[in-house]
Amino acid sequence: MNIGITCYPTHGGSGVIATELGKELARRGHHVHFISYDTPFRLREYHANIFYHEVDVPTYPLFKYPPYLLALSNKMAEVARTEKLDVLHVHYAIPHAASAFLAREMSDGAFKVVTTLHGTDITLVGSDPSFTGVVSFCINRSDGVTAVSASLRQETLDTFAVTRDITVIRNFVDVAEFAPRDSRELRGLWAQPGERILMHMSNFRTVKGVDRVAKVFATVARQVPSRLVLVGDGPDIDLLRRAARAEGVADRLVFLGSQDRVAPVLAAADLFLLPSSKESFGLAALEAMACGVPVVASDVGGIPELVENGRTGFLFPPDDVQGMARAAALVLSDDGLRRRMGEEARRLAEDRFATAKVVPAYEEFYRRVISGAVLSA
Ligand code: GMT
Repeated sequence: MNIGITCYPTHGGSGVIATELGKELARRGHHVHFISYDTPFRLREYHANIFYHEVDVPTYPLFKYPPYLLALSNKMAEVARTEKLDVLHVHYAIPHAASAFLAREMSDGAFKVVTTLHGTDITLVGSDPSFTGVVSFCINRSDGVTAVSASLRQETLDTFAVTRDITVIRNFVDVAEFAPRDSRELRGLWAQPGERILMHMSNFRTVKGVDRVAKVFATVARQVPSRLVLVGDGPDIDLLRRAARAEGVADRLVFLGSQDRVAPVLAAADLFLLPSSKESFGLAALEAMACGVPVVASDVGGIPELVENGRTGFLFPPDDVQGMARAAALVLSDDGLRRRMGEEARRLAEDRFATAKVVPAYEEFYRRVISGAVLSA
């Protein structure tokens, strides 16, 4: 198939999944055309069967906001024509699904539009009254729609005037890259021998509950000699710093900033923390699990669909900081428990979420959409 993919190219789960999907589809012989304003960060080296089409947005003094949606639609229609796209798969509804709708109209329906809902395009941004009408419209008018968890599918049906089916295709992970490995060198950079390493990786937005990360860590650090390693960057990073200072643990924090290659970093952790208020899936937690790292997280959204409470980690209501801290301290002070949970986490990632197990579901979905077997509204 000739497949177009549009996503945000920056660090973030939806862009990661779109890129890894494109890479695997290309390995399976499809021609994959990425259409975005920058090269997705996991696509920087050359891959056979993958092509990148950059969207330029001209500026003009009249525009307060450069009209990316229109420039993207125009580029999508152009690529669809020159590359004879069968399917255009957009990740994150806003504004990609609207651009794809317009491009398909411009192309007289020459290709099918598949939209994958990732999370905040539904739960935070999409549910803002400024966007609900257009998001409902785009979901209904896509030729096929997928959601990354059953929880997100349900939330979409509850929030929007959606009159069509949504198929759940869960996120996946490259279990060859994200795997347990000898991490002594990295650990030696961040912690003293005998200290445990807790890790959090996110875009440090309010929804991630980053102040809770600091509070959980502070309680743990009083019982177990440990360090908190933070991967990523975002608006609430100072909130976390302040919370850590207030708790007296600021000197035990290691900030790595945004990283392109996170598998070796995650594999060096003893425990991954994800105390989000909302989380449609939690790809970072899955990547940690694939590296053999147990997870302590909130029992919200799609997280319980990947973290099995008591088997691969522990789940608590988002505000139960003390519960999370107790569980984290337990895992970190019991080598046998930590090893067992890490092995179970790895096994679950391999059994249910490996790229090779999930990507065929997308291929099958495209075929059904192209043949008209998936009905839009
Ligand atoms: O808002 C974000 O966290 C970013 C967003 C993205 O586009 O990267 O993340 C969402 O999509 C990821 C990939 O499907 C999911 O793993 C995240 O859980 C989801 N974030 C939220 O629901 C908060």
